[in-house]
Amino acid sequence: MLQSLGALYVIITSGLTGLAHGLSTFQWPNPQLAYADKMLYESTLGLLAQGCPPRDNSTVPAQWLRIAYHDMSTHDVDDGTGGLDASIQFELDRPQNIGQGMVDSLDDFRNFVAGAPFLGTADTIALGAIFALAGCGGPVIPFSAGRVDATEAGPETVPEPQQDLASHTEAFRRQGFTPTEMIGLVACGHTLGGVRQVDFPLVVTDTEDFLQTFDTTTNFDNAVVSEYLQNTTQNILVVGPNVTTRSDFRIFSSDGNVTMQSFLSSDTFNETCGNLIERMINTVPNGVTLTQPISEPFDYVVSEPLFSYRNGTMSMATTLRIVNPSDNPSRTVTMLWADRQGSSCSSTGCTSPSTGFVQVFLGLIGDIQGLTADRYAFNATINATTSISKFWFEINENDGSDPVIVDNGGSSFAIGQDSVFIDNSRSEFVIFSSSLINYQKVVMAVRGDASSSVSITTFDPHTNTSTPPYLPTIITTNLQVDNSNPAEGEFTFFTANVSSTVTFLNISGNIGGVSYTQENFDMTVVDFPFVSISQ
Ligand code: HEM
Ligand SMILES: *[C@@H]1O[C@H](CO)[C@@H](O)[C@H](O)[C@H]1NC(C)=O
Ligand SMILES: *[C@@H]1O[C@H](CO)[C@@H](O)[C@H](O)[C@H]1NC(C)=O
Ligand SMILES: *[C@@H]1O[C@H](CO)[C@@H](O)[C@H](O)[C@H]1NC(C)=O
Ligand SMILES: *[C@@H]1O[C@H](CO)[C@@H](O)[C@H](O)[C@H]1NC(C)=O
Ligand SMILES: *[C@@H]1O[C@H](CO)[C@@H](O)[C@H](O)[C@H]1NC(C)=O
Ligand SMILES: *[C@@H]1O[C@H](CO)[C@@H](O)[C@H](O)[C@H]1NC(C)=O
Ligand SMILES: *[C@@H]1O[C@H](CO)[C@@H](O)[C@H](O)[C@H]1NC(C)=O
Ligand SMILES: *[C@@H]1O[C@H](CO)[C@@H](O)[C@H](O)[C@H]1NC(C)=O
Ligand SMILES: *[C@@H]1O[C@H](CO)[C@@H](O)[C@H](O)[C@H]1NC(C)=O
Ligand SMILES: *[C@@H]1O[C@H](CO)[C@@H](O)[C@H](O)[C@H]1NC(C)=O
Ligand SMILES: CC(=O)N[C@H]1CO[C@H](CO)[C@@H](O)[C@@H]1O
Repeated sequence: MLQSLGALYVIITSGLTGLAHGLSTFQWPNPQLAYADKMLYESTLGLLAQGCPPRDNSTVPAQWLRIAYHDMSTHDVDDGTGGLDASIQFELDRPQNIGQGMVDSLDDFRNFVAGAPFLGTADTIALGAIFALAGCGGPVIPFSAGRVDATEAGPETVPEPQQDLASHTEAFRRQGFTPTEMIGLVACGHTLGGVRQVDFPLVVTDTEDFLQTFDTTTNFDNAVVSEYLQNTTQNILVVGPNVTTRSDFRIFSSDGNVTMQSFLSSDTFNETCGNLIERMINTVPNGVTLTQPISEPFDYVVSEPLFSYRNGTMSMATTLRIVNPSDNPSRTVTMLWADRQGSSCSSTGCTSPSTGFVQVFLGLIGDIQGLTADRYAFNATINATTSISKFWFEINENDGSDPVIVDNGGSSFAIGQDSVFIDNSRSEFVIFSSSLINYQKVVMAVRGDASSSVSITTFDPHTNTSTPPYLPTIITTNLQVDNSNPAEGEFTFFTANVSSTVTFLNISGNIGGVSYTQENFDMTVVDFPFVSISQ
């Protein structure tokens, strides 16, 4: 009785600690949420928007916000089609999508779609809008992942400046926004960047004027509103010489300036823009389900367990990220695990101390939110016969307080199977000193003989084309027996070469008629030894 009360108490303790941090966790494994968190808080994409930096006479964030709106513009509330789906990649030849910013933005995103398949181009366009606002001092919008990349163009429905108010009102209705929300969205969008003469020569008629900015400030603020209401605006879509293309004037004044007046409050502008642009990036075709909104980094994120087998011993390396740890040099973090069969471990589990920790930079958004994190590393030595069925962690501040048990909400972190796994220390990252393309030699440990079979399906977000659309490369490969890693103990080693930019792979093995699988093995955290070849 006391025993089970003790266990219950420990679970409540970890729950309370989570509350004290005000941070949430998720049930592991969840590669989609793990990657959404990683791209929002640990990718360097956001840094490209930090400080609202200039590009192409405009700014990077202005370009990212415009492409997000144009991509979303294909949405039709009546039949539930279109939305933020990266169909923009197929729509760049349309006059409505003119501008170097479109191509440059897709180029930025292409290099960072590293989390795919859990984050494709559409999710990255959404992230771009979030970083755009944050980078220019605007509101911080929660991120939901799960958009599906379109494989073809959508309808030609981006509003254009020469269209009349009725057309614009109808266009926004179709996209899911009321006339009042239309005023908001346009004002929120047109606080960044401006109109380029080369793109819209009939709007910006002065050929000396490369870019006519919508307001006098670079940042995400309500200057576009106050300057409009004060009659001092330079917004060419309000006061341009060509009355036909004064679309912002028609939209802003469409309710007698009531909405624009309300935006004179910077808090109202900030809050309204945050809500509207969040809705804008979350506008997706029917049938697409987005994840829960992420508005803070998840606590206790565990990375892919990396196994290796040599000389009768298995090792398992992993990491645990702890958000906002107190500054306590006495803290110890321990990995514990249970046997798969037999009993090498005591009833309280085998233990392995952390081998150290590194500080994690939580990017543009974490910086704004004032959050920090540490990532603790582990490399446990495991008896290969009794093996491992599940693991968990204990965080002990060693200050008299109860240790926190991190056990995946009570179920621990389960190892699905230990019969077919990538051997992290036998695999290699092969680097050529010449211009030959680097690759990864994947070595698979198979608990069986050479009659076993094993295949992998690799996901590489990189495409072999140099122009949009950028589609991922998915390849299935059968592994061969690896002559350079002779069979040892119960294991036979198989191998295949894969691209150096593979992010995820699925494993499928067959040993004596029994199937073993592992889905979504995270290749971005492997630690394969480097092998240099000079040729
Ligand atoms: C009736 C609706 C709209 C019209 C007619 C319109 C029109 C335009 C035009 C003509 C440009 C110049 C683009 C270039 O020079 O390449 C522009 C820029 C821009 N638009 Fe809109 N827009 C509309 C709505 C929106 C909305 C809803 C947003 C986002 C919420 C948005 C965000 C932007 C941004 C950020 C830029 C600056 C891009 C840059 O400087 O690179 N627009 N818009
Ligand atoms: C807008 O909100 C963000 C946080 O969401 C804040 O950092 C910024 O200062 C706010 N700006 C204004 C003008 O209130
Ligand atoms: C701004 O200009 C318009 C048109 O010229 C005029 O009707 C309006 O009263 C002016 N508003 C202010 C605040 O000067
Ligand atoms: C004004 O813009 C419209 C629409 O782009 C165009 O058809 C018209 O020729 C322009 N007028 C002038 C004087 O440039
Ligand atoms: C709205 O404000 C603009 C800019 O001050 C002004 O030109 C316009 O006349 C106003 N419209 C209405 C209906 O008040
Ligand atoms: C494996 O064990 C043998 C004998 O116990 C030892 O000589 C060898 O160095 C070990 N190899 C590794 C990689 O630990
Ligand atoms: C592994 O565990 C088995 C079963 O408990 C035991 O017989 C064996 O000695 C252990 N191996 C090592 C290297 O400790
Ligand atoms: C873990 O330890 C094993 C055995 O010492 C080693 O081969 C492997 O490379 C280590 N893994 C990591 C990720 O450090
Ligand atoms: C791996 O398997 C999962 C589940 O079946 C699937 O959603 C995913 O697309 C697969 N990944 C690859 C690279 O085939
Ligand atoms: C790109 O890769 C696909 C297979 O992933 C192949 O079918 C296609 O021919 C390749 N294209 C080029 C230009 O190499
Ligand atoms: C991997 O690439 C190397 C170098 O090109 C080659 O020698 C080796 O046979 C390849 N392995 C497999 C399994 O294809
Ligand atoms: C600062 C900047 O990017 N200026 C460029 C604006 O566009 C003109 C014409 O394309 C360029 O010549 C400038 O260098």
